[in-house]
Parts: sequence; C-alpha cells; structure tokens
Amino acid sequence: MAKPILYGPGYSTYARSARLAMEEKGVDYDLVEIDFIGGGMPEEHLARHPFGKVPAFEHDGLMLYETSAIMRYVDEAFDGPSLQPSDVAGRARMTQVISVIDSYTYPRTISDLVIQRLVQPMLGGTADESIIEAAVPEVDKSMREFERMLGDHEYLVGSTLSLADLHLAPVFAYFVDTPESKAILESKPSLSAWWERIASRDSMTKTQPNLG
Ligand SMILES: N[C@@H](CCC(=O)N[C@@H](CS)C(=O)NCC(=O)O)C(=O)O
Repeated sequence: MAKPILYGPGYSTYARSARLAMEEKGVDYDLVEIDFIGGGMPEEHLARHPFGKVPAFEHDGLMLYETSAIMRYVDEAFDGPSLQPSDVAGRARMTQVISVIDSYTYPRTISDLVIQRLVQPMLGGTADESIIEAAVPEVDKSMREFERMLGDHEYLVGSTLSLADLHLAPVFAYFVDTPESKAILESKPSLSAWWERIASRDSMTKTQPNLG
C-alpha cells in the first residue's frame, strides 16, 4: 500500500489530530509542511482544500480534507488497533464529542483564547482581553461537558482510546499553556487525569510541534 501524505503544518491542531491517528495505528506517512502564518494559505494548497484550511490528505489516489473524515479513513483503511468503539452507541458518542469539539470547543479555545493569549504576543501583537473574557465561560462549558462525559472512565468514550480523544488532545495541548486553564481545570479531576494520560502517549511526543 502506498504511503499516505498529510499536508499541514506541525503547529496545526487539526493536522496533529490526523497525525495522532496515524501514529496510534502505526502508519508510516509523509508530512508536507504547509505554513499559513504570516503569508496566508499558499495558493497551490487550495487545489487540495478549496476552503483554504489544513490538513489535506492523500493516499492511493484518494484526496481528502476534513479531519474527522481523514481520521476515520485512517482507522478503517489500515491495520493496527481500532480507534472507534465497536458498539453503535459508542460510535454515536464518539461522533458527538468530535462535533462538540469542532462546533464549540475549537472556536472558543483556539480561535479566541489561544490565539489571543499565546499567538498574538508571539507575533509581536497584544492580546484582546475582551475576546478572552468572552471566551473563558464558553471554554469552561466545553470542559465541564468533557468532565461529565468522562465520569469514571479513562477516555472520552469509555475505557478505550478513540478518535474523540485524538481530536481533543491537540486543542488541549495549547489550552493548558494558557494561564486561564488553571482555574478551569482546578474543579475537573477526571479531565485533568485524562490529560495526563493522553499527554504521556508516544504519539503525542512524536507529534510535538516545534514552535522554535
Ligand atoms: N473543518 C476543518 C477545520 C480545519 C482548520 O480549521 N484548520 C486550521 C488550522 S488548525 C486552519 O486551517 N486555519 C487556517 C485559516 O483559518 O486560515 C477540519 O476538520 O479539518
């Protein structure tokens, strides 16, 4: 089977989720770095992703974009441990968590909090505190929901690692670097324990972004 190619920068949370799926499956892949900070999305990448986002994926003549589609393809097309629950309810829960992350968690945690608190200062700008102030209660709402979903389980969907955990992990990796995460996580022991469990996986070490 041909080696898959992932197009996306090492610093992208969505690209990292797709890479985590490949690492967890033991799939050998090539990463083609697409840098969009500063100069915007390179023109040639729009042929792979008409909406101008990363990542995009290529395998055996198949071109795909949208991270959840890429991750499911990776899980189903390659050997290795299954990353989706075997029962219908479990798969529905996994889809629910992924949709929550895409619709509510990523926009407030990354697009608002992380961009303002971590990225703006890195680029020489100043954080817009009003954006952060508005985002924090919404970030907390996502995190409360993950805490509830985890309950006494080790992973977001029961006792086995799934694509839901891999979808959230890269978002979390940036979130915990914000000072706001401390107060939010203080009251969430299951989520804090989940993060320690996930952060120590080899797949996370291998996909650690190099932020210079
Ligand atoms: N729905 C897309 C979202 C991907 C996405 O938002 N990627 C971010 C990077 S993590 C991006 O491309 N940002 C560039 C931009 O918005 O200009 C997916 O699931 O793959």
